[in-house]
Parts: sequence; structure tokens; C-alpha cells
Amino acid sequence: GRALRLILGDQLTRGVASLKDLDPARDVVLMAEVMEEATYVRHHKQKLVFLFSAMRNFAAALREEGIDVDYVELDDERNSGSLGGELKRAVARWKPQRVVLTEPGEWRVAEMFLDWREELDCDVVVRKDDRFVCSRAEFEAWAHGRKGLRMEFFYREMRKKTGLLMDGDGPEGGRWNFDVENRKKLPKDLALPDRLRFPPDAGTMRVMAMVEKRFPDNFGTLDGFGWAVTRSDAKLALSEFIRVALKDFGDYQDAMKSGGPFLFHGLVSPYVNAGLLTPMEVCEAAVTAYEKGEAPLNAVEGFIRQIIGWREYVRGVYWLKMPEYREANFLEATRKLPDLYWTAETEMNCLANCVADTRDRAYAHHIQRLMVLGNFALLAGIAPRQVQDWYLLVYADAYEWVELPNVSGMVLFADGGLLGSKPYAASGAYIDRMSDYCGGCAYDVKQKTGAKACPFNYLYWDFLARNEKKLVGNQRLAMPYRTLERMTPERIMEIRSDAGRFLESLPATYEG
Ligand code: FAD
Ligand code: DLZ
Ligand code: SF4
Repeated sequence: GRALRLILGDQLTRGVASLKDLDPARDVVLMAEVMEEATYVRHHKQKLVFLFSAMRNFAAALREEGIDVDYVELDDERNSGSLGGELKRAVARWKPQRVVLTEPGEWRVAEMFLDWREELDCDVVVRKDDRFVCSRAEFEAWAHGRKGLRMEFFYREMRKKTGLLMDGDGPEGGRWNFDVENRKKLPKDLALPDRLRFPPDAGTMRVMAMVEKRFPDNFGTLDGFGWAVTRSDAKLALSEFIRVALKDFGDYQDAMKSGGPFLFHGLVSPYVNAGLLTPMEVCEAAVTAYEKGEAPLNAVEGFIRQIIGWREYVRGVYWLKMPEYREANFLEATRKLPDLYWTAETEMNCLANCVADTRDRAYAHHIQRLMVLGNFALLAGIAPRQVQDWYLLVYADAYEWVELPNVSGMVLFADGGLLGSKPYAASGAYIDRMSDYCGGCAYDVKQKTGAKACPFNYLYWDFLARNEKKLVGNQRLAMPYRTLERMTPERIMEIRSDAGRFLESLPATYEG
């Protein structure tokens, strides 16, 4: 009998599990743009345009193969507004024998499926998402009985499993990890490669008009939209990255520069997460460049570690720990998110730059997300739920399964140390070393207290003092806590009052 195959917005892969045994003569593919998914957070305008346009192009490509695609646009007047509603309507229309889908990436959506299952009068087959290298069950087995879930050990298993950069049973080049070589400062005169961007075509322009009309007040601008929205353009973006940037990816992975976030990064996360590229093809392309002598080992190893290491690992942690993971708040942080995260209006040049980059491109690279935007949220003690909301909506690559462990685990230490062994807290000196932001800042990164001092400096010590009970026992924070202990009470008072005054001066009106 006929199968109705539901494809979600982040399952735009021809080889995805739910399409594997598709019979074009009989089956129908269902895709739906729905308000429920478009509004569970107020997504960045570029994220909405990217996803809707990519969905429409994927549907068009299936149709070219002669496959029936039932595609419901957001503006369709019969649109019920939810995935469950659209599935029910489609079952009534097509009377399939069974509904086939690939497991949703997010817990929220997986839970909804459990409810609908009951209500549909046909079989529902849910398949594992084999685009990931490590299945959820495999990750659980790996994690079982381990105290700490160290990414590094997980990553080695993934290297062995995929065979990427392996030399027999050992790692290519004799070491698993070349991270120590990947912390170089950007030389001032180093030319940055031009990065391939894709001006919107007529179809994408139509989606842009729809998004401006339906979501006028969402964060972000559409000017300069440049994301690929088809698989063939995403492949072009990947090969261009490998040609012009991969060789320097390792060296300057942690560097930041005013006026642009792209540097030598891959710019592939929106494509990999939505399905336009598969994680394995991205890694294989990088390894091929290494084998051809076009990129050094530290760059290629660093790059594939992010994908078969971190990306797989955070997904495993997410499914292991949901739903409690969302509520975790180890440091009991309660401050509201400052408005500067939306407006970029702040004298702190690093934050102003990173927020503006995010607003203009729905993108910031990892160190901007972690050491500027994230570090500030950690030090200021912003409530995890508000920080999660922000990260989930501002980036074109954001889905809860990847956002949440990065935000709650890596950035906020809200999980108490499951993902990282210590909070990534840092003062202004770190930002100064890795960027050119401080030169153009109203604050002085060298001053520790007072009106002109870099706020990161006193916020750092204020954070350690405020959380002393919870963090003082952490071996990896022994050094800074010794320094804190040696400060006079007057000095600590000064730091804490500067921090208090600064934080209280920030307008914060976000309700979540
Ligand atoms: P590159 O620097 O070129 O890295 C290559 C690829 O590795 C990325 O495309 C991505 O697929 C993967 N990767 C790298 N770091 C991570 C990581 N920490 N976790 C998972 N995958 C990783 N990434 C998302 O895809 N979606 C998110 O919602 C997201 N939220 C984040 C929130 C915070 C607070 C932080 C610190 C990081 C977050 N990341 C997220 C991870 C990372 O910042 C982005 O994947 C990366 O910046 C994407 O740009 P790129 O493709 O140029 O990456
Ligand atoms: C993110 C998103 C958005 C904005 N819109 C849709 C949509 O209209 N239809 C759809 O099928 N998927 C959408 N998505 C992606 C889903 O939210 C994603 O599939 C879930 O988060 C599960 O991971
Ligand atoms: Fe950021 Fe401080 Fe440097 Fe200013 S001085 S750019 S606030 S780190």
C-alpha cells in the first residue's frame, strides 16, 4: 500500500532514512511550513528564509525525479498551523497504509509525535536518523557507567568507527589531537579569503517577502542574505571553503576580527544541520584535501574533530539528558538577558561586534559565541532559559539538540560539569589576545577596576567570588581562587561594587 513520508525542515537529505525505500509510483512525500515550528522561538529572519527556501527547493528536486510531493506553504489558507495537524490532514487526503518518518532531531518534536501516533488511523514507522555517525543507543552504551563524559575519548571512538585520518589502528600523524597548535593570533597583514555567498534567486526573494510580512519584528536583517538554499550550492560552498580557507582553519580557529566573523571557518553548519550536506561528506572532503597535500594535518584534524567529535557528542548528551537538561541551573543564575544582545548598543566593542555580526548574518563563529557572547552571559549570571532562547533563535544553524548542550553545558556550566570540567570564564586579557576588538573599545582592557576598566575584568572576579561555594573545590580553578584569596577585602569590595553597578546599569526587558 501507499506510504506517506513526512520530511521535516531539517531532513532535507535525499538519502534520509524515511525516503530509502520510496516507490515513486505509489508514495507521497509530505512537507509543511507551519506556524508552530516558525514561532516556538522568534527565529532570526535569515534562519526562516534559509529554511523555507531550502525546503521548497528540496521539494522541487524531488518532483523533478517524478516523486509526488504534497507541499503546504505557510500562507496556504487550509494550513492548520502545526505539524500534527498537517499530518492528520494529509492522512485524510491520501489514505496511506503507513506513515514513515525519520526520528525528529529535537525532544520537543519527538514528544509531539508520540501524541499524534495515537490519533492517526494508520501505522506509523519511525526510523533512526542514520546521518549521524553515532546512534543514540550507541552513545548511551558509551556513556553508561562513565563518571565524566570526556569528548576526547568519545572522539577517538568516532575516528576508529569512521576510519577518518587513521593510520592502521592509530591516528594519522601519531596524535589524536593537534589543538595546541590551533591557537595562533591573526597577523595584522594576513589577507582574508573572499567567501562565496549566494545572492537570493527569485524563489528565495518570494520567501523573503513572506518572512518580512509575517515576521516583521523578528531579530535580524535580510540585507546581504547569502546562504545557499540548494544542495548544489551548498556543495559549491563546501568546495570553496576547502579551496580557500581550510588550510588556515587550524591555526586561526580561535581568532576574532572586527568587521567579520567568517575568517577561515567552514560556514557549513546550517547546511549540515538542515541536511543539504551530510556530516560524512564534509569530513571526507576535508580529508581528501589533506591526502592531496592541500591542507595540513592540524587544520584537517581540527576541522573533522568539530564534526565527528563535538557535533556527535553534544547530540548524544542532549538525548541522554533531556528533558531535565533544559532546566539545569547549577549556578542558580537569575539575571535577565540584557537588551544589548538584541540592539548591539554597548560601549563594549567585542560584544557590539559579535551581536552586530549575528544580527547581520545569522552567524558568528565558535569563539565569538563562546568567549565573548557566552562568557559575558556566564559572568553576568544570566538565567539559562533566557540565554538558551537567544542562541536558539539567532543562528541559522540553531536547533535545540546542538544549541542546548553548547549553551547550558559548555558556556553556562548549568549542568555542573557534565560537559566541561570547568566554566569557560575569562577576563578581558583573553579577548585582547585573540582579537583586535580592544583597540577600538571605549574601555581599557588593562585596567581592573574603575569607570574605564574593561567590564570583563571585574566581572570575572565577581563571578568567582559570587560562586565561590560551588566552584572553589574545582581543581582546575585552584589558581584563580588562590589569587582571589590573596586579595584584600577592600579590593574585593571594589571589584564587586563595580560589577554590581555595571550590571544594574544594563537595561534588560526580554521576557522570554
Ligand atoms: P566551523 O568552525 O567551520 O566548524 C565545522 C563544523 O563543526 C560546524 O559546521 C559544526 O557542524 C561543527 N561544530 C563545531 N563546533 C561545534 C560544537 N561546539 N557543537 C556542535 N557542532 C560543532 N552549532 C550549531 O550547529 N548549532 C547551534 O545552535 C550552535 N549553538 C552554539 C552555541 C554556543 C553557545 C556555542 C559556543 C557553540 C554553538 N554551536 C552551534 C557550535 C559552533 O559554534 C557552530 O557549529 C559553528 O560556529 C558553525 O560555524 P561553521 O560551520 O563555520 O563551523
Ligand atoms: C526550524 C523550522 C522552522 C522554522 N520551520 C519549519 C517548518 O515550517 N516545517 C518543518 O517541517 N520544520 C521546520 N523547522 C525545522 C523543525 O523545527 C525541525 O525539524 C525540528 O526542530 C526537529 O528537529
Ligand atoms: Fe571587550 Fe574589554 Fe576588550 Fe572592550 S576592552 S573590547 S569590553 S574585552
